[in-house]
Amino acid sequence: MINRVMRRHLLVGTLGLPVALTGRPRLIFAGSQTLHDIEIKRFEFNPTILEVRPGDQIRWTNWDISPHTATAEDGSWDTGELQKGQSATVMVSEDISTAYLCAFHPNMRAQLVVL
Ligand SMILES: [Cu+2]
Repeated sequence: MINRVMRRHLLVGTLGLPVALTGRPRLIFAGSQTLHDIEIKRFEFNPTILEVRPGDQIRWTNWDISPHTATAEDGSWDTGELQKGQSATVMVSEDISTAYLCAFHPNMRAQLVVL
């Protein structure tokens, strides 16, 4: 079960994609994308509830000695296994699954709120 989840690809996005070039070469950035940080510490996601907007990115960093993941409850996205000090980033889509957990410690649960 865990292995199946772990093999999924990360959904990794890029901040500041140029959406238009006009006149003199000049980058125009789409909207106001935000990079949100969630720390995994003492077997908890912090913050536990995070408000995000489509196009934002969320970066999970594990500070525990134990490996963790951030994995959608329905399996639709997954950071993969994060060792201590490792991070992974997921791009927020309008229909992103909002409830997630750690695949190794299913009592570790948290929630995204898409605005
Ligand atoms: Cu865990």
